[in-house]
Amino acid sequence: MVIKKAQAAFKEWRLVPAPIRGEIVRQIGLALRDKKEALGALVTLEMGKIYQEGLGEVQEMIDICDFAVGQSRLINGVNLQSERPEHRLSEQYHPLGVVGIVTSYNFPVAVLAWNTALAAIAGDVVVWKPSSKTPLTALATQKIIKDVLIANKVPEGVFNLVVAKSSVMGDNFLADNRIPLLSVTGSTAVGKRVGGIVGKRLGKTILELGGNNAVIISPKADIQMAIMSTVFGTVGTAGQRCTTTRRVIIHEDIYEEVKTKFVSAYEKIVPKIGNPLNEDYLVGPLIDNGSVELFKNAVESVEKEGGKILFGGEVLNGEGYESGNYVVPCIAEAENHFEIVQEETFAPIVYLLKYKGDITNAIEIQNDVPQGLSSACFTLDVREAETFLSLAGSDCGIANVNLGTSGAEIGGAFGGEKDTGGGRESGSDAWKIYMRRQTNTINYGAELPLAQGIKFDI
Ligand code: UN1
Repeated sequence: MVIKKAQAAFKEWRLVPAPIRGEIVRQIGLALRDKKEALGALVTLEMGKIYQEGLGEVQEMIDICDFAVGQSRLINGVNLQSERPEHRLSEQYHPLGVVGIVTSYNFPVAVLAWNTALAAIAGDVVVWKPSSKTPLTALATQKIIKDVLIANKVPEGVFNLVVAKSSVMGDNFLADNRIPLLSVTGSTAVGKRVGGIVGKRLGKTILELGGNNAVIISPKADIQMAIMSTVFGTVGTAGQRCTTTRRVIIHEDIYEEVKTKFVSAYEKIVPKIGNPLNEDYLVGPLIDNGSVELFKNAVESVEKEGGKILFGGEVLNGEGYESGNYVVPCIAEAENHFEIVQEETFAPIVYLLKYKGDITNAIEIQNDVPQGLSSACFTLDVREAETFLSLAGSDCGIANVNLGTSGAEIGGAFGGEKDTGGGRESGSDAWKIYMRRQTNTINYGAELPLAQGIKFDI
């Protein structure tokens, strides 16, 4: 039913000139500016990230709308040189059709906007299935969009929302031939399943899956800056970002110093764990008890494998913490090969790892995990920085120098390699994935020369 409506809307929407589609997205961006505080607060209320981050999430939506408005006048192709006389060779991009978007609870609305703003200017229509853990923010976002559509007489089927559990609307959505592209954010296990089902029908996917993001701290780093930045990466969003820092790889010469400073930074965080709507707090709750269980399991596992808990790991109780979803972020000393370190635990536990010798050893550890989303290196040495960014450096989709792994801007392409799925969303030329490319050859002469000089005279 929804997909039929989306297909019908596509027939109209694709005919609207791209800059006019951009105008609709511009108005959505304006409506989001109006509702920034209210929607940001709802994100906080429903998902549990602190209000500042709730606002940041809506700001990401606004930013990608602005980006998409500009892009709507820049959907371009290339002209190429034909080998045949009086022929012109070029490429152009056309809309794909219905794009399926599956988002996760941790960025309940920003990731929708990354996909939707680009899909919309590309001439596609979307069917969005948000996480069943965050239906309220989805409904609120849909209402904001709907009001803009009504005011502009855009067919309703251009932006569709379906709230359902994956067990109800999961595999059938993925297997549906009418959906040429599915953009899915979730765990690696979910992504493998999606890839299998969509791949079987040769559909396209954008997969944004698990990360196991590391920060390297070299002895040549500005250590204070490295610590401050890394703490945001480890405890921000209570460790529930795809880009959260999960491992910190520290040179042995500065290991003790960094460890001590890191622990004392965490001590300052503890009194700031609480109600995410209260702006005095920096760390809110985990999404649900299931996540708390995963956190507890990681704390136990790292100890079992021979690691050491340096800080935190407890579940908070008492006044203000009645939900049982508030935890004290954990720092553990570990080794990279531990099974639990090789996995992504979507909670605030970070593993400190030691490296010896030069930066290439740290890079080797950093790359030695199945995932490849985000990475960072703190160093003031240009040789180390460039080695980290070189082809023999980080194997991740995102590699930063002197800033942490999380908090990417929308202007760059977002996504990662290996078990992270290989998809790219958001900025740069990610818009191309929402379109189909067509190569055109035009013969404006009176002869019929064949490519490769083939003779075929009748
Ligand atoms: C995610 O966690 O799924 O780079 C997205 C960041 C944010 C987006 C994260 N801009 O941390």
